[in-house]
Amino acid sequence: FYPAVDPGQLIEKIESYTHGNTVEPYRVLVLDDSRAQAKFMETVLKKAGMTAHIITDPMQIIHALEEFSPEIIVLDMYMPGCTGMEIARVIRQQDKLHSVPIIYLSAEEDVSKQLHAMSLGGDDFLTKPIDPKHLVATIHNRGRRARSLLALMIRDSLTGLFNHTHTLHLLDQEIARAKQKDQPMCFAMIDIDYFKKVNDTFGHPIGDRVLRSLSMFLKQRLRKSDHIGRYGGEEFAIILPDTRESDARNVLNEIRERFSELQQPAGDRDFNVTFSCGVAAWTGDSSQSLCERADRALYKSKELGRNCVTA
Ligand code: GH3
Ligand code: MG
Ligand code: MG
Ligand code: MG
Repeated sequence: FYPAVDPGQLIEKIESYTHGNTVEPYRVLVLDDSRAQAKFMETVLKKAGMTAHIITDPMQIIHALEEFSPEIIVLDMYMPGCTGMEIARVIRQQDKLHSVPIIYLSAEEDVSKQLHAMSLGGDDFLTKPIDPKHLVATIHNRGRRARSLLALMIRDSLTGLFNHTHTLHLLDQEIARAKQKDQPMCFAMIDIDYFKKVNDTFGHPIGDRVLRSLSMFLKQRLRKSDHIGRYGGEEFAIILPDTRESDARNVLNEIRERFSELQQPAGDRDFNVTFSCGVAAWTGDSSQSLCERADRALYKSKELGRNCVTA
């Protein structure tokens, strides 16, 4: 006999064990013009350990999306001046909100109207009065799926590092933070030397293994607060918050030296791989300009004969 365990809770527990931390509360935005219904929802969601943001005026939706950045949205269907379907359409028009789950919660019992609402971008249609457990389970499952999808979307599958798009997103975030906190920040670009030769000599699978080996190496040597991305094929980008140029140069130079000493196994003969690196300190400029400066420094390292760091 299996013990009676809520499967949702069980998975949450497993996730929290495997990641070594507890699960972040889901951020749920609720729009319902009835204050009583809104209050009820707020109580239920908070009791379930979620972070609820409740609005009763459809006009507040754009502002709430910006300020709260919800992971799941619950919409009432009939409100004065507009419908939940119209709101769903507005939400779906924004690229970054394309995959945020939308759950309708309405007294509407006409199935053809429910299906029509779903076709405009809704993921579920729940009817009032709703059993709180049913509501929480639906939000929970949608939230969990949305999170695992997001986790896949921001990573590179070969190395597990952040992908190009997400790296640039993080760079913008860190620039904003450096500005706000008046802290230094550095950006570094790494490019493996003569990588084409590695592939040609030892084969593509060994080349892939070198890419993974450098990824692990970077993860182990850099700080938890640093962000590491796979910028392109054999190019990596590193964001170093709260770091001065001289410190960034030193840490990357040490990593470069240690990595060059690492024996890369290939059957009965081992080989060594080096990389070149360009470092740029943020000077108040845009992320694009910062990237260009790091890229130019990297190009200089290549010109100087490779296996070196230029700032
Ligand atoms: P340089 O020192 O000037 O950077 O020389 P390089 O050979 O590293 O530069 P180049 O840009 O000519 O070659 C990069 C090579 O990286 C070519 C491409 O086949 C290889 N590459 C890109 N992505 C991957 C990948 O995912 N796996 C493997 N195995 N190779 C890759
Ligand atoms: Mg209503
Ligand atoms: Mg390259
Ligand atoms: Mg290269």
